[in-house]
Amino acid sequence: MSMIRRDFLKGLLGTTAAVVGPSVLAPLSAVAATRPQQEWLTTGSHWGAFKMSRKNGVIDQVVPLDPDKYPTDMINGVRGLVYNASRVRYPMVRLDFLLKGHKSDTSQRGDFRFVRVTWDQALKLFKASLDEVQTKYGPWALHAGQTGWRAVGQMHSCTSHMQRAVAMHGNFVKKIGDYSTGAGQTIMPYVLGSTEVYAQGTSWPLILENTKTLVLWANDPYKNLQVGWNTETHESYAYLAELKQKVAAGEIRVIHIDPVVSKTQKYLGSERIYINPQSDVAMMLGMAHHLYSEKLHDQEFIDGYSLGFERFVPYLLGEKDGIAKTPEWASKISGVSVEQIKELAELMAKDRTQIMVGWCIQRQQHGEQPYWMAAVLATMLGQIGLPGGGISYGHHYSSIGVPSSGAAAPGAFPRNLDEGMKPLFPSDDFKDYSPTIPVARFVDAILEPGKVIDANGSKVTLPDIKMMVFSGNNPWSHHQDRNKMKQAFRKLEAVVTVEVNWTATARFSDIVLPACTTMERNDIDVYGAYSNRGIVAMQKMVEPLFDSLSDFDIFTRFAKILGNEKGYTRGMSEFDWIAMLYNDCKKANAGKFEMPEFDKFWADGYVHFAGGENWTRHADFRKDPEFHPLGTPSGLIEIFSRKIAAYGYDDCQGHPIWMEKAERSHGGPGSDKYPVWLQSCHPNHRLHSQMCESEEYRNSYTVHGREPCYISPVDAKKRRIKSGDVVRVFNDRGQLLAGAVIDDSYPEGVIRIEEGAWYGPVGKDGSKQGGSEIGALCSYGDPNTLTMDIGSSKLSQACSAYTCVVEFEKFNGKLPEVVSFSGPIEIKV
Ligand SMILES: Nc1nc2c(c(=O)[nH]1)N[C@H]1C(S)=C(S)[C@@H](COP(=O)(O)OP(=O)(O)OC[C@H]3O[C@@H](n4cnc5c(=O)[nH]c(N)nc54)[C@H](O)[C@@H]3O)O[C@H]1N2
Ligand SMILES: Nc1nc2c(c(=O)[nH]1)N[C@H]1C(S)=C(S)[C@@H](COP(=O)(O)OP(=O)(O)OC[C@H]3O[C@@H](n4cnc5c(=O)[nH]c(N)nc54)[C@H](O)[C@@H]3O)O[C@H]1N2
Ligand SMILES: [Mo]
Repeated sequence: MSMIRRDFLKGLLGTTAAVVGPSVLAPLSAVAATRPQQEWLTTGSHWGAFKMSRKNGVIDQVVPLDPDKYPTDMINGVRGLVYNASRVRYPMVRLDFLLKGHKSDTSQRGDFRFVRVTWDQALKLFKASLDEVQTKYGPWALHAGQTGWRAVGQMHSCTSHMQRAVAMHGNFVKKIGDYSTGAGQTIMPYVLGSTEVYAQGTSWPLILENTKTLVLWANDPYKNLQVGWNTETHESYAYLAELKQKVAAGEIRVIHIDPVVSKTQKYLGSERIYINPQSDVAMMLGMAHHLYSEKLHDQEFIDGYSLGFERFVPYLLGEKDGIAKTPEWASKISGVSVEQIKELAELMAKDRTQIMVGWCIQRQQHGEQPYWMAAVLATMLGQIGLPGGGISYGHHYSSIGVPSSGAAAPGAFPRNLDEGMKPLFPSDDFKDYSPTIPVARFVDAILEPGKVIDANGSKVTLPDIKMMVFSGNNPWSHHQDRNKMKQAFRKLEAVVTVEVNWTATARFSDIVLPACTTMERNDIDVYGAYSNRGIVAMQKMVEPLFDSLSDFDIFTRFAKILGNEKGYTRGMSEFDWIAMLYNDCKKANAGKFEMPEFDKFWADGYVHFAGGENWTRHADFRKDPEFHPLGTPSGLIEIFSRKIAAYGYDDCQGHPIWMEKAERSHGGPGSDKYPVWLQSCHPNHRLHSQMCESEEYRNSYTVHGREPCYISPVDAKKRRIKSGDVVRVFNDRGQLLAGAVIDDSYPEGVIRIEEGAWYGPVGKDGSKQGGSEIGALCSYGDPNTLTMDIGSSKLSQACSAYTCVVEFEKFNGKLPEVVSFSGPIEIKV
């Protein structure tokens, strides 16, 4: 045993760790102490901006901030983010890790046995772990680069704090891409010259004025605009309300292409074409074939603005592979009738048509293809660059399409080291490993270090990761295939997680550091990620509960242990930072937008930026493609990409093609054994895993305390399942329990369990401790117990969670308790 560990254990045995069991709201609220302050305060969040009141030192009411005319129902879950049984109360260390450090029995990881320690002990142990990894191995063995949805706030953004502090110690492996749009953001720069997914879109007023047919392809904006990357304004909902009126008046036709009746369709009262899951490329090809053979395509636009159509046409006509991609061919794969395919193509060619593609269809195997093919279809229609015409890939996200105010937004606490700062371990020798890996390939790296994979025209050598540090993301929610993850995590020597809650990621860690919520610290945020509608003050409501600290305070203490507290904070306090970020923004906006002095802003809680100009995406390019070329190699829309063709990938070739999936329902591979497609869409009542901890709110949608599994009446009848039954959903990768909700929005062969449902594995004996077992049953209903962990293709190597088939049955066994929300088994030493 090392000196540090011996000393540490000696010290630890002297401390008394009180056992605090899981508790309900009341005792938790009693811990909240506050300073005397005004009783209504302002804050921002992914769910919107709020005014919050306090009563007896406890957060009481939460109401939307004035400008928010369309608050989300999730506002009812906000209070429960602070007061809930899942909060991490103290720094804690996994039992066997405390005893044996990097030589611990890692098969115990996930058995949930933890010991309470002091902050000083936890942070010293964290540093000792980093020392060990950097000394024994090198920066290639440490991965602290996974990122995620954190909480809003420009000052406390927690991943930045963790990464800056860890970088002060030494280098580490980072990621490229994200789970949201991994395939889309990789392919689109080759096709339209930008990621498209994160680009500002044509303004809603122009769409409402000009569009005659709006095609929402795999897109549910009414559900997905409830949350935003920064504090959400919900401005898009005013436009959706107008759209609803225009649909009712017959002025705009809205057509959804979706296997499921979406929340948006129900709201708008619009039309839908049912499509078999994962078959969109086939349907698009069928439409393209019809446009081409009926000469409905815009040859002039194709000639003037795109490249490579003549190399795509032989494929479309089947001259290469002997299969013409006719509507008849497409109908067999997609389940869409020949008439519907033809009619939709004709309708879209007839009048002004805007296509809005969602992100789900690129979170599948070959996820690049539907994105590319949709762009080809839009090019054939010839409306790209017209107001209310063409194609967009982001109108369902963070109020894209709301005209931007044009104001500058406040900056943020730095993620990287300042100029001249030297890490304690300065080596940047990654051996022959890649220092950056595709985000969703980290589990593959742990399992197959040294393996060389293709990625976007390069080779990536997966690093031999021995230690991971997480903050502001929840991989045991966001990543696919839990049992594969368990296998992988057993190979890790150390896992450190900074968390507000006892998420499954915290459970599968060795050191857990408790962060407080946004309501327990001060901050500043952008109001409207794309509209830049204003700036919100995020005012502390209550002191951090229990032993939790703000991320800034956690890493300030850590930096002190590293011997450079001042370097980390630049000698500035939380409030110094907030005031500086505000004042820099005030300077940048001077002359255009007058902002009050900081003190007045803080007292008011909000600055508003009015106005914004309507704007049409790709209009410049349409006007003058030579003067305003796209960012593609040719400056034109690339229907055929020489660059991609030169990579020689079988699963992403020179132009879009239909490829069968590894798993597909409705007659596809794997469906004889597992006939049902599992779609793990983004939750209607959460932001991923965030807010699942909010107990009262969770109870408003769960079924006997379990995550809902939405099932078609046909599938339910076949399996003798009623709403309210507990079902077991399974495939060769895993099994989970969930609560049946029978809903005729779902077709036969499709079920939905929303992502972000907290993983709560129990062992064969039904115990919480047995959750470390491979094959354990998830007691709550995390769909990533079942999803497949493969890269979408050699191009993007992105998440393909929607390529997944399952079977399900009524669960008749002894029901295990839901163990997701009650925190660890605390061991007293
Ligand atoms: N099957 C399936 N899987 C998916 C998806 C899917 O559609 N289907 N979608 C994917 C997509 S698009 C995404 S974006 C990812 C999302 O995956 P993540 O971004 O990992 O999801 P979140 O649940 O938002 O995780 C954020 C974590 O940060 C913690 N946190 C919040 N505030 C703070 C703070 O102030 N300090 C600290 N230290 N921590 C904090 C929260 O408690 C939470 O655990 O999931 C992906 N996974
Ligand atoms: N309420 C809420 N909103 C969110 C989030 C959240 O967690 N909660 N997360 C945000 C984030 S990080 C992201 S990445 C986005 C995600 O945005 P998306 O990925 O676009 O969202 P989803 O709702 O998962 O899927 C949209 C629609 O696609 C359909 N669909 C799925 N597969 C197929 C298919 O094979 N073919 C066709 N035609 N349709 C299909 C689904 O039935 C659904 O109606 O949402 C953002 N908005
Ligand atoms: Mo996402």
